[in-house]
Amino acid sequence: MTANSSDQPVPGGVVPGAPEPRTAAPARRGPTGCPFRPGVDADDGPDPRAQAGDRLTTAQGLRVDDTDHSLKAGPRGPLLMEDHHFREKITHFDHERIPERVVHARGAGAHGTFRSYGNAASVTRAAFLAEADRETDVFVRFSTVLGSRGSADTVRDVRGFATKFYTDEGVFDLVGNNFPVFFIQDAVKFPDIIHAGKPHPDREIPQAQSAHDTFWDFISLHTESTHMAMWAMSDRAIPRSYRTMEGFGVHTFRLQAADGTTSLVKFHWKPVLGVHSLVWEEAQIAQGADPDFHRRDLADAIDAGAFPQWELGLQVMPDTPDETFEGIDLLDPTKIVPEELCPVQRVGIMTLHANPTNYFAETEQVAFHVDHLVRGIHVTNDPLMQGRLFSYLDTQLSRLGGPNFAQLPINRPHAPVDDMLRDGMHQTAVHSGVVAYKPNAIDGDRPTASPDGAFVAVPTRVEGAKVKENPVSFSDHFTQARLFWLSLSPVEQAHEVEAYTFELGKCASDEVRARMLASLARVDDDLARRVAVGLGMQAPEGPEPAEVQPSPALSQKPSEPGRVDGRVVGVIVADDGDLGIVSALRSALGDEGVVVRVVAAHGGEVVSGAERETVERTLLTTRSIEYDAVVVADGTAGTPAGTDPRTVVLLQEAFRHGKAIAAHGSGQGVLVAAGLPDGAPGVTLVDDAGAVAQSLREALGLHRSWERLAMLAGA
Ligand code: HDD
Repeated sequence: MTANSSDQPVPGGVVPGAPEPRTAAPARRGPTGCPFRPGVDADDGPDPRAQAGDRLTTAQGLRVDDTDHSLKAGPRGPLLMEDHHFREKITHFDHERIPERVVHARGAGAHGTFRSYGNAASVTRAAFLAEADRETDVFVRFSTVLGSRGSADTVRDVRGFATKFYTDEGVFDLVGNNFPVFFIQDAVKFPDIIHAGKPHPDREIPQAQSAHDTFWDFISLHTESTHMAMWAMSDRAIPRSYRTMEGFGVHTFRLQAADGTTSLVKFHWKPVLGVHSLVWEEAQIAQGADPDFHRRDLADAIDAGAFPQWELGLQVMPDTPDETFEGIDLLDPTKIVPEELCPVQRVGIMTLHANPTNYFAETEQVAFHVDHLVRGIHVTNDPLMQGRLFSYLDTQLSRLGGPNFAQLPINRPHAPVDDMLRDGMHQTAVHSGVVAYKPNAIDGDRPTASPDGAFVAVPTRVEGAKVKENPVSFSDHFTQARLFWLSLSPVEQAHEVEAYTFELGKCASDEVRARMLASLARVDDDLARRVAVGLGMQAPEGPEPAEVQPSPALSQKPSEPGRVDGRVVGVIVADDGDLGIVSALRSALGDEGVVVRVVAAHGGEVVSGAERETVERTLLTTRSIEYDAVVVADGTAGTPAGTDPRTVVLLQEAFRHGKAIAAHGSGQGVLVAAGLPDGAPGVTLVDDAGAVAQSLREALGLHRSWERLAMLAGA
């Protein structure tokens, strides 16, 4: 707009061509007539100021004439201080970032619903678990631990699995991980393990990696970490997808039923799609080719209607004075209770059905806390859990800039809030009345306390001298590490050996590596020997190994084909080749949620006679990591797609990663050119599209060709 625009005010204060009346967003009022009240109006939908209208305004609601040019003293002159819009826009931008989480900075979230089966009433009075078919809104945030917000998704790391249940009785947060144990037994060591795992402070490298000296220095000096390190070096630390991860509350909780009886309980999330992982090379390729691999997978699946689901399970153990079960100290967060000793009972199912509308407002600003508990769910004296009770609120205060973060839309309870917390930074509530204290006579002593509310402690007995020490039972650091190792299939063991060899191979300190080998020798001789061979070091002698019973539930190798929702089949096609295979696969596998993606040498469309298919990926824009299975269509051999070196790389990677590969008709020639061994497991050569579909269905259900992975690993 120019200075002499006819829209400009003229002397006399009249605006020629008055703007059309505004359609104001309806003012949102709480029951008392106050503007928006957190908790009360939680379901009112998005904040009306959040870019709902079509006219650009300032934060004060003034319409903006021009946001592309700042106000200057002439077209070649300096900027003028009076340009409010410029100053407001830049100032706000300058302050757009908030501190990232000190751990779990990189995450991806989704909204959903939890439906309870009702069978948990015998152990907890928490209504969202106890009542059959009760539906509760949830928000889940998955995360890596060590990396910064912009780091890659598929690094070797623990994954956070934090769930906020917006129950009618207030918020319950289950702030868990995808491993059932933790590195340390006492929260006072948390800064130490994190400082050791984060990038070295001098050069700030490596990013989002545990493969460096300080991490392994810490682990080798803290043998209590041995069990968790075994998990971190296993395939569990490189999940195929957030949708195929288990989740664990880790600590033992105390649950109380309506009749007052208590039990000691561990929480589990069981993915309906099964538990599956990437292989290491694949994870590394994804870090470069698609650093958003897990975030994209989650969002795409939800967009496509393939809603991820997990069943919530409980291991319920008697609440005995010694708080142990079958000799396992339930207060020790480095120990599991094998499912074979105490089965996981499914008590409800969670479905994630909506992606966040705004990453910052939801996924970034969500604030979880181990101490957000509803009645019927209580903490125990696990020293790691006790320390966490302090940390989460404390960190939110600086991360979210003050004590009122519970008023942010994503954090608002879906239960009425009648607290006496007042004022503070970023207060958005307009509290009415003059009474904010208890007891009070002026307001009839309202709001009243609820004797049966949350945080009514179970009267467990507490006594003892003030000491800085652990129970003696916490000192067995190797038996369960060995249990984990012996429970893995040979392929998974080979991956474990490879991971240790890789990580320790990245350590410069011989001392650290030697100490780690000594630690591994206390887990298992064979493990230590194989890692030592890879490192070119001497394997130390281990002590007599402990007698342990393996837990088959710890292995991820499926015993039978599982569900295939969201699995992706890449079909390499060429102009004038057979395109019918694409529709044949879509009709055979599409109903089960398998995505069939067309890959060709060029973009646009591939054409063969009257048939045409839209190309979804070209050899330039794709990489093997995008596919769970690869099919080479008949008629591709000898074409640009069939002879492109990137096709060779794609097929060789798919082969090394144990993925199903099928050649249709003359597509076989492309496999031969890629040097794939004749008759290798999981490679199908057929002339009939139906047979391709059938072989893929089974292979996808088993996730990988375990036989081929075994062959490649020499396991
Ligand atoms: Fe923690 C975040 C899980 C031990 C201190 N933690 C955080 C998140 C998850 C966990 C999933 C991310 C939540 C989100 O997505 O916003 N943490 C765990 C588990 C632990 C654990 C399963 C052990 C069983 N954590 C732990 C200890 C301490 C902390 C012992 C400190 C004494 N954790 C934090 C924190 C974080 C956090 C610093 C960083 C960001 C946040 O809380 O909100 O307070």
